[in-house]
Amino acid sequence: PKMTKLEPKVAVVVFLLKGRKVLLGRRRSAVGRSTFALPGGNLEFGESFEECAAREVKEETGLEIQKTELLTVTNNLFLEQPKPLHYVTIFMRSVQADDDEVPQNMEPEKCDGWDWYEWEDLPQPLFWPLEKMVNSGFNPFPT
Ligand code: 8DG
Ligand code: MG
Ligand code: MG
Repeated sequence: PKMTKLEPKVAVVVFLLKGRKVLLGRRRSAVGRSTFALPGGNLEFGESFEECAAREVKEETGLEIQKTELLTVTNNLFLEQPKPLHYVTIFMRSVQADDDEVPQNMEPEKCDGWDWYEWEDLPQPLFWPLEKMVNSGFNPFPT
């Protein structure tokens, strides 16, 4: 097999907030299959975190976002994969540009669909990097 050096990657994911709700989708990808996760993906060369957040949310849900802000960063190792993965995950917060827009499942091969979930009543199981944050008491809402 072709040998490639293992390197950390950077992902940008978005807490898209609507009142006390967040947008989550159940993953179909091998990493975190069947768990509920935020929209987001790999940072591309030259992108700002805000640009990446807007692009990934648009690609995955069709929604436009605004007021995008940096919240926090976590370091995540996925050692159970056939090829181990290491993601530095940048967590952003945003709101919809237009409250009347409805999320679309733009990448049905990667996601079962998007829906809004009350922060106090999140679905299970959560994608573990998100689960870890929730369990640590992290809250994405502005104070
Ligand atoms: P791309 O080709 O669109 O760039 O990538 P993607 O297919 O959208 O990537 P992804 O798996 O959705 O996101 C990249 C990585 O980000 C993922 O494999 C692990 C990390 N990640 C977390 N937490 C979360 C999360 O809540 N949602 C998403 N989508 N990714 C997350 O650590
Ligand atoms: Mg993506
Ligand atoms: Mg994604």
